[in-house]
Amino acid sequence: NPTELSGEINAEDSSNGLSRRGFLGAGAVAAAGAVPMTAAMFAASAKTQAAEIRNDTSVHPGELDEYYGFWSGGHSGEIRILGIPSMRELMRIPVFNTDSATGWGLTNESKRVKGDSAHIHAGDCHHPHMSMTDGHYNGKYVFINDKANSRVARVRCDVMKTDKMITIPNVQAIHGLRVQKVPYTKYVICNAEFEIPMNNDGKSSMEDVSTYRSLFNVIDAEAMEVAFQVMVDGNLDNTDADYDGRFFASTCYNSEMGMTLGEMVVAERDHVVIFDLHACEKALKAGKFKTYNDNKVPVLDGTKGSNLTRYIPVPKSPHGLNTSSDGKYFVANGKLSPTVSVISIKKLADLFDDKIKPRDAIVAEPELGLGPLHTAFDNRGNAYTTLFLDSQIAKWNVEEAIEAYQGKKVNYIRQKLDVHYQPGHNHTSQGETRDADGKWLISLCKFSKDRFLPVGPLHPENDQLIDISGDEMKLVHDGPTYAEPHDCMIVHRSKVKPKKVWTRDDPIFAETVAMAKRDGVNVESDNKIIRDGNKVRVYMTSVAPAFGMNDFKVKLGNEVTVVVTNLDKIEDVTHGFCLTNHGVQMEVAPQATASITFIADKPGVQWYYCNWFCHALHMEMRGRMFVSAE
Ligand code: K7E
Ligand code: RUQ
Ligand code: CUA
Repeated sequence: NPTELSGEINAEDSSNGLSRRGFLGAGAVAAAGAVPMTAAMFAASAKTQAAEIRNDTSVHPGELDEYYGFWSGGHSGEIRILGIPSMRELMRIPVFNTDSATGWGLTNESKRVKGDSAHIHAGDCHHPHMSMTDGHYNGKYVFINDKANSRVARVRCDVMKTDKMITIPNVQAIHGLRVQKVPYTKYVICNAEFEIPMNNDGKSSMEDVSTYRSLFNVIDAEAMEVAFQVMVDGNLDNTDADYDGRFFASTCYNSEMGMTLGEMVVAERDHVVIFDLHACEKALKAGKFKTYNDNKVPVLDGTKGSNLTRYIPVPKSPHGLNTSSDGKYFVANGKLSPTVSVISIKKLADLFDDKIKPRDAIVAEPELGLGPLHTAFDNRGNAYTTLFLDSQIAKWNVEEAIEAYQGKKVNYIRQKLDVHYQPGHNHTSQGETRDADGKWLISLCKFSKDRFLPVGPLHPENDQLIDISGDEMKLVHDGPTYAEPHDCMIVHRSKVKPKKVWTRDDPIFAETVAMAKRDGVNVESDNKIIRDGNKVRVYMTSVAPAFGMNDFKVKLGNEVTVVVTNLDKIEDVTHGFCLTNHGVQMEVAPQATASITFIADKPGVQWYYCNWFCHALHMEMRGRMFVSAE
């Protein structure tokens, strides 16, 4: 069985660290015993395998993946963690959605994180990106946008929970989002896609489009506050940062400022806006900003003619914007043009000094196929661009595309691979950092059509895994996903260090612990009821398989807050608190405190139970709330 054989060799290969070719000789001896083959047969098959053996895609039961993938959950509003290369879903992180299992959006701790948008239960995430130090992932945070409600959230990677969320003022529809790569992620950058009047108070004319703007948003990554915004001409779509700590680039597909589809696709060229961070920070310090809509966020003027920005015309309605992993280029993806535009980052200083014209910064414009949306990079000078309309990935060589632009006769296209179907984003392993390793490529296909068992009119999408380690791209896995991973990022497992149990001083439940303290309660030992007028606070512990409190009494109409502290210290022994018939449930992982508030609006006996399987007597882990109608 040649498949099994190559699997075995691969597994040995990676564990021994032997070179692939070097191992084959030894493998021939070892494998010859197990596989009944003649020597000649074996030699022939080993030869084909030598060409075939590439990345090992098999992750056997009990084995761990080499990479974490952080997946946008699109309009499901969550993030998903996948293992790569197995493509197994490892965890979901609720962010903008409400989650029944964990109580995200229901618990007081999650409502505090959601802040002013705690009442919003929907979201549309597109772009998850991890914080960096000097162009390397640092495993600290993952940031993500909510296009639907103009929000940005942060996930703490030590606990894999959302810990901050902000609504961006003065704008609508936060779309493209990336992080500052160098010297570190001081800022998260994101684009407001939809154009609105600068003072959007419904008092001045709403039809006068000349008052409409889109803003570029710069967020302080630690404080999670908008540091400043930059007003531009045209709208903004996707964005990325350089590896020098100076420039950001964003695509604009509606330079026309059209309000209807017809009006938005008139111009043959739209543009890429380049932002000079140093100039922006200087302007900010000098107080050269305005404020709008009764908030204090400083808005800088980066419209045409300003020294904060430059506008580089590129063909029709560009979409994705990607920085090459060698730090040399911004690539703007054509969408309505079959080309991508390669912008030399080295030339941008001259552009800002007006030594060259905007179009002089373009060093290549390779023609790749129909509907280029996003580009990813390996560590061998190749780029991989999704072709939405052609349902293909085009692999092309960047330096050769530049030579072709200079008039040389070279074929910069390396390969076109069919994907299934209509890919949006793609992503290479660590490809948006200096550690691009050219091993894996993910193609996030918007349509799956016939690739899976039919499940009704609503289809899953298809996230395909492609081995790019050899000269040829190879499709190795189809993965159905639920609406709608726009984007993902892939980070080596060595960079992510999640905790196994919570530490008691965690800020996520610090406020709840402080509330208990004010009530004279030590949540780590006490099981107590505090009555405060119409409010009742019930503090209980949990140790498998029992809550610290078997019952408690409240009055009909009381506002009840239940605070549960899980005293179990054993990894994976998570409890839950679920009150029947009240829509109340939450997760309480080892050493965590969680709380939830509800109105006791049903009289009589109301059972609560543990809804996370924790023990052989998990079913018995329950208690009664007595609600008296007197
Ligand atoms: Cu191309 Cu929102 Cu990044 Cu979707 S965006 S594909
Ligand atoms: S019980 S082991 Cu709900 Cu059948 Cu779970
Ligand atoms: Cu505790 Cu189930």
